[in-house]
Amino acid sequence: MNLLDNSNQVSGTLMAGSPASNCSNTLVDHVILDLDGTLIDTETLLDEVYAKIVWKYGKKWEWDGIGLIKRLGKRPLEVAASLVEDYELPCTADELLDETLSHVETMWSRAKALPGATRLLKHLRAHKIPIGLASNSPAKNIRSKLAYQPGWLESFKVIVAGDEVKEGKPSPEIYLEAAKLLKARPSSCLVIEDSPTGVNAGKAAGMKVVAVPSIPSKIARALYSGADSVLNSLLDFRPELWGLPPFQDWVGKALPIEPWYLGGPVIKGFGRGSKVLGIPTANLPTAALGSQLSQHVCGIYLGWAGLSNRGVYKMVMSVGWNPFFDNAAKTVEPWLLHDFPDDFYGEELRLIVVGYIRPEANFSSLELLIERIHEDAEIAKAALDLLPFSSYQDDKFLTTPLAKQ
Ligand code: ADP
Ligand code: RBF
Ligand code: MG
Repeated sequence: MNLLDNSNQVSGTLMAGSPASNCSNTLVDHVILDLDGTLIDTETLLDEVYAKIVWKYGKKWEWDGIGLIKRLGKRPLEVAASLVEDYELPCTADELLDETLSHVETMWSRAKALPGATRLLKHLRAHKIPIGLASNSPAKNIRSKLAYQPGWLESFKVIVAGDEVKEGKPSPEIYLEAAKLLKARPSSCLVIEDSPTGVNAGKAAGMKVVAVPSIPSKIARALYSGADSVLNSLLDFRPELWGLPPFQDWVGKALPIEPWYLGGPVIKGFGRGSKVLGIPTANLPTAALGSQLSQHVCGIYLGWAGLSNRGVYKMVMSVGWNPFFDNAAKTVEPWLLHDFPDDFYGEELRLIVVGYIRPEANFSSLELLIERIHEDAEIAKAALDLLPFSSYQDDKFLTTPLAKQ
């Protein structure tokens, strides 16, 4: 098993895959994690609440990345203050915060663990790597959020909350306090963070910092320039680059994931799969996938595809923005690993996505992109013969006609 092949080092211009230097000073023996946006997706819930509140004041919520960049990593009162100012709300920051809290307190049970979060915690715990949690959230909120994630609370040796320090991130105080409680030197701690503010706090504390940005935009990558490494998601985290024990859950060259079931009629895509790449990809209508699309991280996946009157086939799939072509929308595009005599637009396609191969990447030439997609197909073909991937090919979901479901 070659973990390096699954790395984020696929000539990606969007991500710097490995630590800036791989010498001994990158070795760590403690990990300190941020919570919101790094381990759990609370931002989606908060967006819903803010939209409701600003609407009540007659304003329209902007679902854009710019607002998110401003909010990420701030303490709740600071976020409230900037929203009052930006949306010119007729209330004080304290009032807005109270209103927000009254809504969100009942919502934490709906916050989902981000892909790779539970796996990371289990892995570090199994290898007795001490884990700290450093979150700008107040202690009470942290407890509420963790209560809904089985096994998480016990994973943390120490927890430092935003209301337990004088200054929140980007001040290094919260990370320094966590290191002190862990009895660790800052230089032996690795911080994992999703916000630029948190990245800066970790660096100011003298720690190694891996960023897993929650902002998808390419422009935003510049905000993470202080990090030692920028990953697409926790699925790409390679502990051995930091002196920690490697994950051993890759099967072949793919990572088993919680299976993801999706389906819909095959629609017209960008019209370049077959023509430009010689690789046909069956596009699915993204509107019908709803939150499934935003929940799953961009990347290349493998799984099984069913066409009701034809059969079940191996497939390899791209989820994302196709950085090489700079698409304006996130798409789901499976390539069925079978030769069909004709196309099948309009037919109901069912997919069970069972494993992850790599993040999306940019390439310096079309030939390199095509070469890499063929390599992905070979990885998928081989891995889908292995357990647990092989076990899903008999799943009735793949072949059950719509009306009978
Ligand atoms: P589009 O941009 O419209 O998706 P493509 O050039 O990517 O066009 O071709 C995809 C279409 O080709 C699919 O919608 C399907 O009807 C057909 N097709 C034929 N063979 C395959 C295959 N092996 N995998 C996926 N789609 C295929
Ligand atoms: N597009 C990219 O820009 N970067 C990628 O890394 C990438 N990987 C892909 C891997 C697979 C297995 C498939 C099927 C497609 C991939 N694509 C990628 C998407 C490709 O650009 C897209 O299918 C075509 O542009 C047709 O829409
Ligand atoms: Mg296509």
